[in-house]
Amino acid sequence: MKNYKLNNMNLSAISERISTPKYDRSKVTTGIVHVGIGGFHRAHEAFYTDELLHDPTVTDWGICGIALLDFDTKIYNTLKEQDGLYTLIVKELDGTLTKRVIGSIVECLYAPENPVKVIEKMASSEVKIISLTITEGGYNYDEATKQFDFTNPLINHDLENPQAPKTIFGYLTQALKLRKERGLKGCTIQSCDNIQGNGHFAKKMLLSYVQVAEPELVAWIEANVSFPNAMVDRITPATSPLDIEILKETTGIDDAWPVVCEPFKQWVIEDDFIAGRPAWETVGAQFVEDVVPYEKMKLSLLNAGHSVLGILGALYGYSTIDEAASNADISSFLRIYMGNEVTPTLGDLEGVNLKNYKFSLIQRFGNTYIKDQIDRICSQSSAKIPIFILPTINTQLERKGSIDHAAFVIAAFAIYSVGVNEFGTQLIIKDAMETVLNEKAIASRKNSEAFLEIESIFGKLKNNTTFVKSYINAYQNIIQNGIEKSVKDINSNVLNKI
Ligand code: CS2
Repeated sequence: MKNYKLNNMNLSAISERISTPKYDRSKVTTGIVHVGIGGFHRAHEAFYTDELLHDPTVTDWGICGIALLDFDTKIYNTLKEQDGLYTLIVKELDGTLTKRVIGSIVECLYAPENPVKVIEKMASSEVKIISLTITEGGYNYDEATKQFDFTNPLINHDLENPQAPKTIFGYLTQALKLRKERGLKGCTIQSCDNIQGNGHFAKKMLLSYVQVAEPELVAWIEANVSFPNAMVDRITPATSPLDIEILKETTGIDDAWPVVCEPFKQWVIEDDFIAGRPAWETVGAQFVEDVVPYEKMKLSLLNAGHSVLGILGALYGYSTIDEAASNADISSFLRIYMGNEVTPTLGDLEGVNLKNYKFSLIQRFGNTYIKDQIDRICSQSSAKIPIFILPTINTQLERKGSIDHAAFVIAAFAIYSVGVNEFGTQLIIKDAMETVLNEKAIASRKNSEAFLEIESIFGKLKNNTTFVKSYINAYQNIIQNGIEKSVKDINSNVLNKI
């Protein structure tokens, strides 16, 4: 079988082997600028948009992908060489692979190389939406102060070098300033990150920055820019060398960075697009008035569930999420956490069948073909825990509900952060706060509460005696009896419910 490098030139030959875009990509203009062209965006928004572009009347909603950070060079170079094309490989529940070339990213820019070009693009009149997957940590929020973190050196850099920013806040501010100066319309800033009220949060963080950088722009943004909230869902593990190899062997397509994902997908969006929007509802997205219940449910069950499986799984020595999910004790732990600790905090979620959702999660986590990496899930936990788990703990403490399983996860995270598990396996800690986590984790060996002193992750939790008591119990139990016995212990006497 002849091999074809994935690019425009080879597209018609490739279309004889797998599904490819049936629309003329050269006629598609960019109505969307997307920052953060990692797997999550390419499995989700870019996929929905590709579906939509198959409607011949839609030509103005192509995506310009922005690689914002220095370490995004690889994805930028790959997409540039492949004319923005990549293969989406859906790993179905029965193990079959559904492959398709996605064409919606019609332009790519590398911000560190040409910041002015990126600012101009974001300010251009054809662009109606600037969407973001910049990760939970990318919003520069400090849990300790509950404010935008002005101590971040990169933020100071942006304040001093407005024409050559490094953070999303510097870019957005300059682009919106240009729109205002040129008398252009505003646009929508659409967060696709896993954060409660992600649109409103993006607005709050951006305005905190603008207030200092360009105070006279604040009112214009308030009047001309909208920030819809959204719940975005599709499990997208990191692409492995084997995924690349299998694609090449089975189809002859040489794609340097395909994206692999689960079959499930969901996108629930608040309909607040000041400059218009694509009709994503025609390709499966749901537009609703209030996204809050969907977000809460997803963050506190799916994302937190991932963290539970990831952190406990790492201590057991597993490397993939499905391995952790199929361990009977970890699975009971997760069901108890979901049923006893998360569910009571969710109240009545209008329009949502919570029971079905929880059952579907158990099935998704257990999908043995996905092989989602525990390393991926545990990475940047310092930014994830305050969003995924802390709200559950705080609400449960307020309502005097159980927090034992949640406290156990935090204790397990303290032990995880030492960087090696009890079986001597080295744990890869990829976290912006790696040094602090490690220092406090080591200090916890003498004083187990030391870990809770990291206020930017845990807020004031260290002052809550109920929580601290439960945390110390769990910590000491794991250290003395090992992870397996202590998980069994904490599950015993609790009804295994979901
Ligand atoms: C994961 C998410 O990063 C994480 O910890 O929970 O990436 C998760 O896979 C997605 O949010 C699924 O929609």
